[in-house]
Amino acid sequence: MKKLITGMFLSASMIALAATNMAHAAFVNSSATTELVDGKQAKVIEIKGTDAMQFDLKEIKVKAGQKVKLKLTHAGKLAKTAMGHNWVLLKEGVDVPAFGSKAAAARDNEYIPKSEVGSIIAHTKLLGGGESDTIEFTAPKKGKYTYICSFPGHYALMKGTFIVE
Ligand SMILES: [Cu+2]
Repeated sequence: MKKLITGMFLSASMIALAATNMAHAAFVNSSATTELVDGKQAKVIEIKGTDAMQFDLKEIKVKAGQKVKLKLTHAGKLAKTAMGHNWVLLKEGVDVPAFGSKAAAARDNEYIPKSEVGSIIAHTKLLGGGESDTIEFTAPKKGKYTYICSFPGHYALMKGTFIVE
């Protein structure tokens, strides 16, 4: 009797597994902005930086605790030294101009100031024209966060709101 129950349990698990695989296939084939990452449904975000010193997204919305897969593309042609772009998500309450000026002095670390790592939730690499970088992180708690490009002088224009609902 015990064996029989175990057997029934296994079959139920296998059916559940098959259903999960089918759901996965549906995600891959659709144009949905979610994707399975490590077995969790991740929000996929693609954002571009341009030679005109702009991000093409001024607002990004995600859910608290959600896995986020973010791809930054430098859609321009200019070199990293002249028009480098990154995407830096700051913790709540961080003074953006103060962070920006410390970042500007951190050229040896791609404008990510080592003294301020505690102010950063996630960031990409610094990119030149035609390059891209993808990062994965977990969305923080509900709130409104600021993202910037920390290349010197860029944060005034290259800034957006990361809304966690
Ligand atoms: Cu930039």
